[in-house]
Order: sequence, then C-alpha cells, then structure tokens
Amino acid sequence: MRQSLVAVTRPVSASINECELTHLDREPIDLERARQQHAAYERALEDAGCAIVRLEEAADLPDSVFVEDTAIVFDEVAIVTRPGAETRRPETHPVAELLRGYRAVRRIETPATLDGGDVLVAGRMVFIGQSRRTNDDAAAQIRSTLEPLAYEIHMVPVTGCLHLKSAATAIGENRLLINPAWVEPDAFPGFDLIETHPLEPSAANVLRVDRQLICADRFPRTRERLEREGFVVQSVDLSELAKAEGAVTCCSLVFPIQPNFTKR
Ligand code: CIR
Repeated sequence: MRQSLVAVTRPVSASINECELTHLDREPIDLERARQQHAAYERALEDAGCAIVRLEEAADLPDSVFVEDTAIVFDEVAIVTRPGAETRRPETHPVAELLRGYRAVRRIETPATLDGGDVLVAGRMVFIGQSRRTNDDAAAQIRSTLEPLAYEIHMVPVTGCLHLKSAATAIGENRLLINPAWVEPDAFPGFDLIETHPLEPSAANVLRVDRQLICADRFPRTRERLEREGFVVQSVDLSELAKAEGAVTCCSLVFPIQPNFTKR
C-alpha cells in the first residue's frame, strides 16, 4: 500500500535578498519569480504524491523557505535542529510546533549546531556532514537519540560546498548520487554510487519522493545519467533560489504520516 506523504514547505520570504551566502557572490533575487518557481516546486511535490502543509511566511527571516535545515523527520521521531547560522535559529519554532502533530519531537541543544542539509538518511544509516554549519556536539546528540532506535551514525567530511546533501543524496534503497570532488566516495561503503556529470558539480542534490526523483532543470546531463539507470525524473526550475544557495531538497520536509501516532 502507498504511504500518505506530507511535504512541509514555507513561502519565499520577502527578505530573501538578505539571505546567508557562503560560496556564492550576492546577485539580486527576483522575489516574484522565486515565488512562482517555488509554487511550481510545490506542484511537483503534489504530482509525486505529497500533501503540502505550508507554514506561514516569515518576512523577517530571509532563509526561511529552506525548511530542510530546521528538522530531520524519522519514522519514530523528529529532530528539530539548531542551525549553524545564527540568523536562521528563529526559523525552527513554528516547525517544531507543526511537527508535534506528526511525531515525538527532540531538539538539538546548545552548544550543538546542525543544519538539516547536513543529514543524509539512507535506510538505517545516517551520515552527518562535518561542515561549517554542523559540529561534533550535534552528532553526539543525534547519536543519543537515534542509536537506541537502531540507526547507525557516521560523520562525513565535506569540502567545497555548503552541506553534505550538496554533495550526496539518496536516490534508492542502497543508491546515492554523489559529486566525488566534494565528498569521498569511500565514506559510503556498500552503497551503489552514481556520480554527477563533471560539468554539473551541484547536481547531486536531488529529492527522492516515493519512486520519483525531483531534480533542478539546470543539470540535464546528470538527469540523463539517472534516466539511463531507469529513474523517473521530474525537473524543476529553482534558479532564483539557487542564487541563495538553495536546491531541491532544501525547500521541503517530506515524510510519511504515521497512522497510529497520537499527539501527547
Ligand atoms: C543558507 O546559507 O543557510 C541558505 N542561504 C541556503 C540554505 C540551503 N539549504 C540547504 O542546502 N539545505
């Protein structure tokens, strides 16, 4: 039976032009165009079978469209993060409130910092990127929540990009799409790896929803590689949010409804 999937999203903030930037120079973001692209992204999620649950816009939180960084949702528990960029920490409050309706919620506490973009979940394996945004205290807190639930936690060094999921994402039960220039393939023993096309270093960030993949349309060569492997791929144009260092996984939290969950 197909599971009912929720995709939590948040509108593009009116202040997106003040977003955090690490690897890119600032370029003007066309707010209207960004909002249209975000609406098309939500439609792609709906086409893939998700029910959209939209948080309210936060006009004073420039990066709040990137909800992925605020939480990681497992079948058993949701972990609300403490983002590495101080400007982003207030984003987590409404996310925690919302998630209480779907899961037991744990919070990452100071001095730990963690961005959801650094957490790659593949079955019971959880890889945590060692990036500028995520520290070892966060990994220790995640371990204490997840190891008793039979997850295995591994730290993975990341270079040249913002988050671990800029460099690698899960595309199947035992398969990852990776850019080997930004993360060591040896970090994922036992996984079948597909590499991004060398001309498309940022193409490793794809969003798996059920049996489909949602990819950014600026990476046609990597898309072709995925289609050759038999994947069903939908492309979306997120070029305005890419100027804010956002990509396809960043703009949603996708998880199955647990029919037996009751809010406490
Ligand atoms: C930031 O630097 O935090 C935002 N401008 C971009 C966050 C993108 N999030 C993600 O890759 N998970």
